[in-house]
Amino acid sequence: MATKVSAKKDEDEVSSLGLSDEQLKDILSKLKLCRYLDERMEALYRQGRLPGAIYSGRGQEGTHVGVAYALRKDDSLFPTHRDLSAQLTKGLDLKRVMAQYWGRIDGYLRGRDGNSHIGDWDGNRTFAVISHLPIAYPIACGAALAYKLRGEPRVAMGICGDGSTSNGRWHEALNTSAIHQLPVVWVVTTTSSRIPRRTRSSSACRRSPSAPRGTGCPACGSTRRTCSTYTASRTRRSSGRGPAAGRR
Ligand SMILES: Cc1ncc(C[n+]2csc(CCOP(=O)(O)OP(=O)(O)O)c2C)c(N)n1
Ligand SMILES: [Mg+2]
Repeated sequence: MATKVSAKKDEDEVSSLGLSDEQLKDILSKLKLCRYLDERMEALYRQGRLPGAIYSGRGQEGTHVGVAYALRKDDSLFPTHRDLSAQLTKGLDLKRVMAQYWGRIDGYLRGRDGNSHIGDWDGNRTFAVISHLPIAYPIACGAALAYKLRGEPRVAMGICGDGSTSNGRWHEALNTSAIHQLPVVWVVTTTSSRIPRRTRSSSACRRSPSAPRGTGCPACGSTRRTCSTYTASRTRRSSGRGPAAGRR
């Protein structure tokens, strides 16, 4: 009975998205691709066949695919180290991503930077990962300010892990975006199973992140369900009203 009720709830949630069957299949195939890719890359890495570093985003695909699916092509994405699924959803080409991991010239950064520093700013407005921490968030504010001043209906989205919310740039960016009512969506993924964990040595807050309350950014959801992250992201994207912070 409980299963029937929850299956009905799931169905209702999916139909409330207003997406076509093709789009829903597209989301499902992206979820499967991202999970498969993550597992495959880890296997290759452990076999010593993939050089450099990998940062698994396993378990976060639901959030990444959901939030990024709501972005349009000319919106910009500012990811951190575990957000490849969001980047692929935004439109990075899988073959070029792989070429990048092997440091090849046909990779996005033409073999000139660390393999996980993936991005394609000129191509699809995905800013290259430059740090594990939200160092690029002030740049996201700059992009969003430009969209606002030019009157363009575009947004910037930043994604980071929970530990990053102890970093000063994160607070500065949220504060700036709230003051200037910038068209941004800040996404925080709770990655407590990763290393390093968010602990009492990095924050005295019990729940993470509680900072939006102190910055004036409204929190717009706390979920890891793809449907819900998509809805939250799309709602904020099209609201045309200032920043929002969501976490899962
Ligand atoms: C400027 C700088 N300081 C410190 C580090 C070391 N560092 C790497 S990841 C990380 C924390 C990341 O935690 P979180 O945002 O929760 O991401 P997770 O890896 O848990 O997904 C830190 C402090 C760094 N990469 N750069
Ligand atoms: Mg973490």
